[in-house]
Amino acid sequence: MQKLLVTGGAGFIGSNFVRYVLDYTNNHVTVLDKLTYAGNLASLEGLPEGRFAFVMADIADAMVVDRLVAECDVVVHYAAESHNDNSLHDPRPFLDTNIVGTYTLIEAARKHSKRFHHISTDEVYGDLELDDPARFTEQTPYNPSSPYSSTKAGSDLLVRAWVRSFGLQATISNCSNNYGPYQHVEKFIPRQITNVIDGIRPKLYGKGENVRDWIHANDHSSAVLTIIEKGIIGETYLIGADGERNNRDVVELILEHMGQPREAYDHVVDRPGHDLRYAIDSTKLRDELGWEPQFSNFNAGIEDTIAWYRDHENWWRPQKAQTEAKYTEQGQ
Ligand code: NAD
Ligand code: TDX
Repeated sequence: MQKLLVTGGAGFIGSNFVRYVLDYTNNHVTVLDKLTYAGNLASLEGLPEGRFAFVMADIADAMVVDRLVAECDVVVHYAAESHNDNSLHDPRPFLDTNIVGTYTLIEAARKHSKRFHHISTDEVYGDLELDDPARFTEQTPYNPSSPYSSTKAGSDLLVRAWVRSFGLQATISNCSNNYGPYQHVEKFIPRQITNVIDGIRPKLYGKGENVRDWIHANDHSSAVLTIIEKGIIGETYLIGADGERNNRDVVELILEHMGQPREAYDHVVDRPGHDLRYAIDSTKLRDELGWEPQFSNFNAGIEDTIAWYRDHENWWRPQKAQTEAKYTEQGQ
């Protein structure tokens, strides 16, 4: 039995990982989460009390972090400001959490000689052309576009430097776009599903040609657990499930599954600096650590996700009006 400290465990992907670990291992999990607008304790309801604890605090609070890191065996670092659109309007929290927060955690992990796994994104590599046969690999140079992705890139580089200069026992993973239950309604897929439920037409940025490489959050969790168990210290692993789709196709699929005409959406003002395409080559993770995704059917995954949002209105309703009011202000 190991004691995992999971930062950002009340968010979308962190809470998925917490449930995954409690379901498939006998490990104990402590969640450290500030409960920002993106954190939700309702995402952690019903977990086994003896194997789970929650601490509400900021990852940049060095005193709390030092105590919690000292008490755990492994730090799994999900906490971040995660939304590109927010980073374009108010970058400061992204620097505080993604950069200073990560620095605070790796300093504690270094001091107490603890295993550290850093969760990051494929957005650190910038974007690819639509017709480029290339995909991102662990060798792709960093070239982030937004305040969000540049702070994530900065946090990755801090972890790499702490490995090389101080011998931090760390691994890093960079994953593509996640979907599934418990994702905040500000994000693309849940925003459109809950819009349709509310009788609002889905909103597509620009022409909708931008491509994202979708992976189910459960597959992200199984990959992270695999890296914690079998990954080589100092290595980076890309996580992806060959799920490239353009945004227009995704909106049309959602509309179709929800009994609406496929063209019942609006084009709205594009995101400044909008990355065109992300695509992940996850050969290293598959070949070296033997990981395979389980959710290969995006169609079925979207159907299940729609059903989850229909059945869990209590979970997302409190955030919906405020989120849409913000988008309306931005013309989106
Ligand atoms: P999220 O916004 O849903 O959740 C973030 C969580 O972190 C929230 O619970 C929030 O309260 C917490 N948090 C924020 N600032 C904090 C602070 N200063 N101290 C403590 N807790 C804080 O994000 P997500 O989509 O679940 O993403 C989780 C991680 O995965 C992030 O590191 C993100 O960069 C990475 N990632 C996300 C995706 C994706 O598609 N969503 C893809 C690849 C990587
Ligand atoms: O209403 C919308 N309409 C739209 O066309 C929204 C909210 C988004 N979009 C587009 C922008 C992107 O091309 O959909 C795509 C996905 O947008 P987001 O859900 O905002 O995700 P993205 O910017 O791709 O970043 C996500 O994946 C990588 C996560 O939010 C990041 O945390 C992760 O690192």
